[in-house]
Amino acid sequence: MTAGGGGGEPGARYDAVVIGAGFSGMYMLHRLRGLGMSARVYEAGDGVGGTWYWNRYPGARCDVESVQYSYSFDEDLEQEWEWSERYPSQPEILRYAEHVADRFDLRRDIRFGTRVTRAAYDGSTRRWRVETDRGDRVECGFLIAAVGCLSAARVPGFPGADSFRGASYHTGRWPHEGVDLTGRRVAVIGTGSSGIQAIPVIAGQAAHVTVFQRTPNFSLPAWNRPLDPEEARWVKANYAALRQDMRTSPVGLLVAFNDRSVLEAGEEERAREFEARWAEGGFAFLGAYGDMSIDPEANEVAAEFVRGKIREIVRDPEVAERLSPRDHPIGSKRICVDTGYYSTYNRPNVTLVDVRRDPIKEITPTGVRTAGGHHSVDVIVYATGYDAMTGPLLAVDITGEGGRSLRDKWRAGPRAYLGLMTAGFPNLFTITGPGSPSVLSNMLVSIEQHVDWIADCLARLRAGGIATIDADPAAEDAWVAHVNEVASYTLYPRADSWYMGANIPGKPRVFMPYAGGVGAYRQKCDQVAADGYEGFVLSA
Ligand code: NA7
Repeated sequence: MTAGGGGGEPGARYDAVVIGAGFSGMYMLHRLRGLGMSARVYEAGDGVGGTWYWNRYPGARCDVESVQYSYSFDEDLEQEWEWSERYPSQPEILRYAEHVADRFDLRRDIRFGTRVTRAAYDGSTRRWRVETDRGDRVECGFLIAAVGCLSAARVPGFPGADSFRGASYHTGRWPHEGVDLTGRRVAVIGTGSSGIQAIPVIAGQAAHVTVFQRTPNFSLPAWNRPLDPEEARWVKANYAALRQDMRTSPVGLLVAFNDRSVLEAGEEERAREFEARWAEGGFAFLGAYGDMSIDPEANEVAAEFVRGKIREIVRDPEVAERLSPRDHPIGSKRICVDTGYYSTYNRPNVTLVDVRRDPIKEITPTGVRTAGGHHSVDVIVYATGYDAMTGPLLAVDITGEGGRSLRDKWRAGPRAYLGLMTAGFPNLFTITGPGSPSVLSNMLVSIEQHVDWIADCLARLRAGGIATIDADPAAEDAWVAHVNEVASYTLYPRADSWYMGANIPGKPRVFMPYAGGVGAYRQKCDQVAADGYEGFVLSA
């Protein structure tokens, strides 16, 4: 059967089914094959790449440097691939994903254009039954969710949205053929990472851009540039050591984290350090001082430095103030990394509307009506984010032992042991699931760690004649408590962020990722495995 072709495959049996062919699903498939296991991957998109398949909005770019945002599992792949820029653009990352799919001949086991709708664990056979929207009805021993953390796009239900006569697009569902915005009047709703990347590029094309901002975000300059061939050569020559540093680091990045206190540093030293980090670009700034992420007073010093930069860049002081975040600590929401974001507001064709003071009332056939007036536009861009982390998994109707649904189990927030398994759902693994570092880290590092852990686990289960593995409820409770406790030492819970589920009305307010650091987390996972899967229940 050709991947992605024809109707469903009824009655097929696999050792494992993987949901999703982004970076996690692709590598999982590669590892499963290496174990000699039969596997089927289902992917809703018509190609590989996950996040990078869908997010084709203008300016879409990764906020992790290209040489760090890549697989490390194959030395030849690592050495042969050439990145062209410091921060990779979406088209280049997608080309990389496609290259990996070709190089490892992955497509033949992937069914594209196929969404998993249902997965039910059958306690009598100890296998999963999986159904798709294309009529597949298959059975598998292990079900591996590689669904991504930011793949359930969300458009707020503004009254009148359907009446809009122009075109509207969500950044995460951007048309593949692109959109010509030349000479158009464009509304952009949302100023998270996607909006902040898209707005400068759209402003360069459109007749006018009206930005509807609810919460200003902190954004750091990317200083993107072509990758220096000499630097690329050096990285390749030293990859083994660099990768090892990333795996044992706090967030899977080659960022120097100082543990000094900003409050103990003198004015001059602070200014020097912050300026140097600002000049370096990207996440480097967040590593300036150790207390920035845990002490509100220390954090405020860093936040004020960035607000000072905004005032320096944006000519209109009133606009600069509207762009200055004051309601959350810097770093407590996903920090943005931009190219020319703040200076875009110096352009005559860009207007900033603060929807906290002037709320959106409705979408009309010709534009956006706020309390203060009507903004006529031809195109609406929704940069309004995602039902993060739990959304993609809960979109599948998953039932475990005794027919219990995952939606029901996670009603008050996700519960998982190590973010890898959730009790009562044997043989279901979640790659970068809630309770693991995932979105607080370089995703490629966390993905490889999870995939390797799961693959090793499957090999050991097989060698030991073990049919099922499940999280022990007590170990799960303890891990969830630990995840919350670690978060409580940080400033993360102080922000209304998607880390907290706060962007989705009615979603439980729970800090979902694990803030203990990827190095410590890896050690914990390795220890658990070395101790015979402590905290898991294994059955022959
Ligand atoms: P984000 O970071 O969730 O940003 C969504 C933006 O949309 C944010 O500014 C929201 O304001 C805004 N938003 C959401 N709903 C509304 C309504 N109803 N009215 C006005 N504004 C709204 O998503 P992104 O796609 O930018 O980034 C996702 C991640 O991808 C990013 O963090 C990186 O990891 C990569 P709010 O802040 O909620 O007030």
